[in-house]
Amino acid sequence: MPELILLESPFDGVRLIRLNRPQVLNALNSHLMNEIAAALSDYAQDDAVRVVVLTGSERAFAAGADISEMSGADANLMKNPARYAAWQQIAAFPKPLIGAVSGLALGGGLELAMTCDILIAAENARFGQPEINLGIIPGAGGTQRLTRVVGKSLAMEMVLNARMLSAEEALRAGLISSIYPPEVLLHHTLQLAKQLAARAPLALQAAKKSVAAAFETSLSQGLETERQHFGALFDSADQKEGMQAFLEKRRANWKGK
Ligand code: CO8
Repeated sequence: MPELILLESPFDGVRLIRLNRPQVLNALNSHLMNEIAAALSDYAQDDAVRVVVLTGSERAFAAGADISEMSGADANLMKNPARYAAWQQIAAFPKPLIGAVSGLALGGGLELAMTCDILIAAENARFGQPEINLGIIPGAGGTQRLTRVVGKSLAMEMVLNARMLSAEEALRAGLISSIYPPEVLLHHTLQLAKQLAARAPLALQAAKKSVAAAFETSLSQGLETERQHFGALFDSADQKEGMQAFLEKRRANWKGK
């Protein structure tokens, strides 16, 4: 049983992971990161799971990597690729991962949020990369994912000068796609998850991989990735079912095959 996260099944096909270290604003220690990665690894293999929602508390999604765990580290330790295994596993989760951010998403907390495919935030959300205040820089994707999403100038201000973004600013910058009052954030995020869970599972995964490719590759490679996934779906039973259902004017019955 995980100790630092809570796992729930709010609807068929939907799983909810809640970060649960409230006493330290969900600071991300290795144990917590490993538990998230392990849960996602189980969900990746479970056909009954279609979509996962990741959230924190109302006060904090996560206030960063655990500073007390990192404070005594040296370069040798922090450069060890094993330290990033959980982060990589989370980023490689093949099914849609939706982040629901209330309160603080700082440092590693924002980096974790940015591994989600869709980010929904509460009105009280605050996004920042304040590592510069500690004499370091982001180390789990903050300089790369943030820059690709919000652009160079704003990313530079956030990373070089610890500029924080409000939910409104994050929406304008393209970091999140919707804002809700804190008390209904999870409800709306779970409704979105429920809608996705009712969609064709193989197409969802192909869609995620193809959109993600836009952040990883050149346009020509990304277009090739899209073509490959698009083409491959034409060997799926769900493509036949989806188009047949359209022609017969009925609702499709997805099999995930
Ligand atoms: N790590 C450890 N403990 C934390 C963290 C953290 N990141 N953030 C908050 N806490 C703890 C506080 O120490 C405090 O504990 P205690 O009650 O025992 O003193 C408790 O949470 C509550 O925090 P505060 O009393 O400070 O609450 P405030 O409301 O006054 O302030 C802040 C909230 C502004 C968020 C403040 O806590 C703060 O500045 N926190 C640190 C934010 C930060 O710098 N985050 C970046 C961390 S570095 C990082 O994330 C690098 C990522 C690298 C990833 C690669 C890993 C392999």
